[in-house]
Amino acid sequence: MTGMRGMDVVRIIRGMAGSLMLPLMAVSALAAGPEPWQIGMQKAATPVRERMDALNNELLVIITGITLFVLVLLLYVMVRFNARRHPVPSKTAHNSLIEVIWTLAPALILVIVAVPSFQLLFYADRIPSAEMTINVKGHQWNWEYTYPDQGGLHFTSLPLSDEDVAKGGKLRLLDVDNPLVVPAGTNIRILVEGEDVIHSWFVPTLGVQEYAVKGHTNESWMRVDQPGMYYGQCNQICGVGHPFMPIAVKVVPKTEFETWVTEAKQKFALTPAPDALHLAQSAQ
Ligand SMILES: [Cu+2]
Repeated sequence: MTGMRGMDVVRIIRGMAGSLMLPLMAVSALAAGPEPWQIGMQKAATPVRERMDALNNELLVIITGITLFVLVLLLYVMVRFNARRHPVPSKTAHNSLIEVIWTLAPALILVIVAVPSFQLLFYADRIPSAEMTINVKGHQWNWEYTYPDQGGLHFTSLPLSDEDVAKGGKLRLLDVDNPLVVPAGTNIRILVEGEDVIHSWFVPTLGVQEYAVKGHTNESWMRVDQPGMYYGQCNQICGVGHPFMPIAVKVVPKTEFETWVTEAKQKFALTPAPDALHLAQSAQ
């Protein structure tokens, strides 16, 4: 057996670095999705997500303050009351004042946190001035999108096959055959429901995460000003096909959206309604 030569080692390291860099470069060209080695949350793309980030940062300040306070107390106790410096322990068991303080202070902190938290919940819940509506329906295992304001245009969104991903430029288990196309700078109401088990329509960058439940419609909204691709996934365990329910939202300028609607109406005109498709499949 011959030993590994220096050149071989360099070649292997180069190859490894190259294979790591390739997906990095491919993803950095896209608008918004998870990135390799990502730390922290994906970039906000809607007003709701911006407020979610703001609340997250506020909470981080409060949590850091509490943690540091407890750390200082612990260090003080360890130094001041250790067995060497304080050989005879105090027999104190109750102190009304301090008990009132350690009950009221945490309660007060929770109330302080609850105010911005509820404000955000109501803000994310409903947009009073919706300009259009999108109906999202979760199926085992695909997403069905309907545009009630565009004459009921509807289609099914499926992940790309590994062969299509291998052609390049697309993300495995994030890109789909038919993305949800929406206009930029528009208040869009999103109504989510399910057809079978519970799914969840979750796009982190848009700040939308709604359960898709049969017989019940959940509402949210989004307004994306920056055109681009935004990715998400079903994030409610819904059966064996759960990892294969990616969500791709393509945000385009308003004029481009009108053109797309005209084309899509022709493209999907002959597509049977997904519900009918499902019935046909289950009857086989
Ligand atoms: Cu699902």
